[in-house]
Amino acid sequence: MTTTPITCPLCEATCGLLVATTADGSLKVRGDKDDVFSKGYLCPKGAAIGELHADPDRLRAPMVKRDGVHVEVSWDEAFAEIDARLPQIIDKHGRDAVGLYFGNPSAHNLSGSLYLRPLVRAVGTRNVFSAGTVDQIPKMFVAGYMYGDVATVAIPDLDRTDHLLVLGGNPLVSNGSLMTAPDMRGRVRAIAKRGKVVVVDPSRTRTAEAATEHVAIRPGTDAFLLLAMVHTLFAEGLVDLGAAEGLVEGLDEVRRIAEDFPPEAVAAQTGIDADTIRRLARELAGAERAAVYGRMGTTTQRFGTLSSWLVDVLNVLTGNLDRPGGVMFPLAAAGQPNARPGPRKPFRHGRWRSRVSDLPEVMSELPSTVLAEEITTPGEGQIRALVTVCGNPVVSVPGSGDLDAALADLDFMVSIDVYLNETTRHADVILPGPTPLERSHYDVLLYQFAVRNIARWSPAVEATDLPGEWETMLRLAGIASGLGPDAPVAQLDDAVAASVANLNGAEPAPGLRGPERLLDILLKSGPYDLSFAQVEAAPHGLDLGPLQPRLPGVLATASGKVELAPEAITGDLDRLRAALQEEATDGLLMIGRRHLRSNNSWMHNLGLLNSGSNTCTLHVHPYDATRLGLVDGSSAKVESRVGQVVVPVEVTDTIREGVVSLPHGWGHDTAPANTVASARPGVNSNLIGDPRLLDGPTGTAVVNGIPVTVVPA
Ligand SMILES: Nc1nc2c(c(=O)[nH]1)N[C@H]1C(S)=C(S)[C@@H](COP(=O)(O)OP(=O)(O)OC[C@H]3O[C@@H](n4cnc5c(=O)[nH]c(N)nc54)[C@H](O)[C@@H]3O)O[C@H]1N2
Ligand SMILES: Nc1nc2c(c(=O)[nH]1)N[C@H]1C(S)=C(S)[C@@H](COP(=O)(O)OP(=O)(O)OC[C@H]3O[C@@H](n4cnc5c(=O)[nH]c(N)nc54)[C@H](O)[C@@H]3O)O[C@H]1N2
Ligand code: SF4
Ligand SMILES: [Mo]
Repeated sequence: MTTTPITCPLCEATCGLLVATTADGSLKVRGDKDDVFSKGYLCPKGAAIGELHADPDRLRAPMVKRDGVHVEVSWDEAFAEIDARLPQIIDKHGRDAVGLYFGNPSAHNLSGSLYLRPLVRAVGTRNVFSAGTVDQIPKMFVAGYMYGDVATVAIPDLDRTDHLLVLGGNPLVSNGSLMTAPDMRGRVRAIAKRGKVVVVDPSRTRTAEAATEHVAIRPGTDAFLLLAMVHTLFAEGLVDLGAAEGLVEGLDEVRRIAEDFPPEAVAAQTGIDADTIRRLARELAGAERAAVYGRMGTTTQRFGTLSSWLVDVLNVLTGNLDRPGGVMFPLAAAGQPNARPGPRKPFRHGRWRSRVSDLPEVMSELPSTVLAEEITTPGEGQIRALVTVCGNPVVSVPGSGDLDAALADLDFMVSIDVYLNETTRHADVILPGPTPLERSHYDVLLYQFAVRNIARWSPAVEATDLPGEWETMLRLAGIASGLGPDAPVAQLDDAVAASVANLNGAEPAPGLRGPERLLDILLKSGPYDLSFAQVEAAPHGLDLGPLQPRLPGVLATASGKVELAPEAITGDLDRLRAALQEEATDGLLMIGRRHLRSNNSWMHNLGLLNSGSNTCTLHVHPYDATRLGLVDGSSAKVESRVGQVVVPVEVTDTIREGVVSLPHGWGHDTAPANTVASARPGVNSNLIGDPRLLDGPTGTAVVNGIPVTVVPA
C-alpha cells in the first residue's frame, strides 16, 4: 500500500488528504493530520474523491458529435476537427465571434490557473465570460477600486479575531469562500467561544446555528443595514481608523453618504429594528479585534457592489483593516499580483461593453447573463463559436432556458470538461482531463485569499494516459493562433514559460516543464524566495505563518491610499436611495442555498453525495405555507418573470417569512449520460433566474432575492 498526501481541489478550503492505494487498486481517503493547514479535517466531498476518480460516467477520451451523437475519437482526430472548424469562423467573422466561458473548477486546477490566460490571449476575443459574474465579482471590483487591485481582498483573520460579523455566507456548509481556511466549523466555534459570531442571513443556516446571534434580514437589503451601522458609528463618535489612520481618502464623503440612512430609516426595508442595528454597530466598534465578512448573499444580490463596499468600509471605520484579528491581506508564495515589486496600474473597468445590452467589462469579462443574447442576436460581433473550460453555464447562469437554446444555435462549440452534461451535450468536441488523483496540484489562486500564509504542492497519485489540461489548452491555443493542430506542445510551453520568466524576472530550474516550471518561476520571484524543489520536499505543506500587516505597500490606487468612496462604487447610491422609498410588498423573494454534499452542478453523479438530505426542495416558512396552501412534501410551482419550475416543498422555520430558498446546480434530466445524477435530477433553479436582474456597477447576476410567486402544483 502506498499513501500519498494531496491537496483536495474540490473547494476553497484546500484540505490536505491522505490517499492510500492498495495493490488491488482500491483507494482509501482520510484527512492528513500532518497537514500544516487542515490538520486532519475533511468533508464528505473530500471523502468521495475516490468515487469521483472511479466514476464510470466520467469521460476518458475525447468526444466528437457525429450526426447528433457523441462518439469517442483519438486526440488527433479531436484536434483535427477543431482545426477544421474554429479558424475558419475566426477568419470569416473575426476573433470576437468566439466566446469563451470558464467555470469554477478552473480556479481549483493548476493547469487552469496557469494556462487559461495563454488560451484567452490566443483566442483574442472580448467575449470572455465566467462563473465569476454569478459569484464574487463585486468583491473583487470593490478591492480594485479601494485598494488598487482586484486580488487585494481583505480576508478575516479568523484565528485571532474575537468578533466575526458574517453577512450572506454559510461557511459551515460551503467551507468558506474568499476566505480559504479548512475546518470552518472548528474555527467559527472557537471564535464564538472566545467572543461573538453574528450571522446576518434570511435563513437560519448551520453557520447561524453555531453563531452567538442570528439576524434574519430581508434579502437584498444589506446595504441599508450596513449604511445604518456606518451612520451609527459617526453619530456616536465610534469611528477610529487605527492602523489605517492617515492612509484613507474619502472619509468625509462616507460620513455625508451615511447621514441619509439612520437606523430608523432602514428598519422596515431590512426587517431589523433600529435598536438592533445600533447595538450591532456598537458591539462591532467595541470589540478589540473584529472582522466583517460578506459572501454570496451580499455579492449576488441587487446591491452586490454597494454591500461588498460597505463590508470593507465598516472594517476600515472600526480600525480593523490590516490589524491582527481584523481583516488582513494575505501574502501568497506564488503569483500574487500585489506582491510584485514596482508600480502597479490601478484597476479600472468598462474598457469595452457588451454588444447587445451595453454592459461594461469588469476584469476583462462580460456578465455571463448576456452570453445567450450575444449568441442569438445577429450582427457584427455575434458569437458563433464557444469554448467552455470547466464550466456548466446551462445550469449555473440565470436565464438557463434561453442559454440552453442558444448553445444549440452555435456554429461550433468545444468544451474542456470531464462530463457529458447539460452544457457539454451541445459541444461538437469535448476534451476531458485527468481526475484530481491523476494530476499535480498547487492552489495558486486560493492561497491569495487564505487566513494563513501557506505553500503546498502535491503530486499525482496515479498515472494516466490523458494529457494534462495545460497541454490541451496549449494545443487549443495553437489552433486559435493559426499554428494548426500539430504545433509541438513542448515549444508552445517553452514560449509560455519564457514570457512568465520575463515578466517575473526569475529563471526556472532546468528539467522542469508544464505547470511545475511556471510554479518554480512564480515561487522564485515570490516574497519568500521559495522554489519548486522546496515545496516538492514538503508534502504536508509549508506554513509561512499568520497574516502580517501590509499597508501601505499592498496598495496600488492612484492616490497610494485606501479609497473609501470611489466614484465607480458610490455612483450606484442613487439606485439604493430610490429603493429605500419602495413600498414593502408581501411578494415572495427567492434565495439560494448550498448543501454540504453538493458542489455547484457537477458532483451529483456520485452516489455518496447525491442521497439522503441532499435534496432539491423549496424551503418555505410555516406561515407562508399556510397562507399559500402548501404542505410539507407537496409540490409547488415557482414562477418568476422568465420561467417556472415545479419542486417539492419543505416547510421549515429556518427560513424567514416572505422568503423561499431553492438550491442551484440541479436539473440533470437533460444529462442522461450521468446515470446517478439523472436518476435524481432535481430542478434547475436558474430556469427562473432572471438574466435582467443585475448588480448595477458590475452586472453580476442576482441569484439571491428574485421576486417569485409560489402556488400549489
Ligand atoms: N442560482 C444560482 N446560480 C449559481 C449560484 C448560486 O448560488 N445560485 N452559484 C454560482 C457560483 S458561486 C458558481 S462558482 C457557479 C459555478 O458555475 P460553473 O463553474 O459554470 O459550474 P460548475 O457547476 O462548477 O461546473 C463545473 C464544470 O466543470 C466540469 N469539471 C469538473 N472538474 C473538472 C476538471 O477537473 N476539469 C475540467 N475540464 N472540467 C471539470 C464539470 O463537469 C462541470 O461541467 O454557479 C453559479 N450559479
Ligand atoms: N458544499 C458546497 N460547498 C461549496 C459550494 C457548493 O455548491 N456546495 N460552492 C462553492 C462556491 S462556488 C462558492 S462561491 C461558495 C459560496 O460560499 P457561501 O457564500 O458561504 O455559500 P452560500 O450557501 O451561497 O451562502 C450564501 C448565504 O447568503 C444567504 N443570503 C441570501 N440572500 C441574502 C441577502 O440578501 N442578504 C444576506 N445577508 N444573506 C443572504 C443565504 O441564505 C446563504 O446562507 O461555496 C463553495 N463551497
Ligand atoms: S472542505 Fe473542501 S477542500 Fe476540504 S475536503 Fe471538503 S471539499 Fe475538499
Ligand atoms: Mo462560486
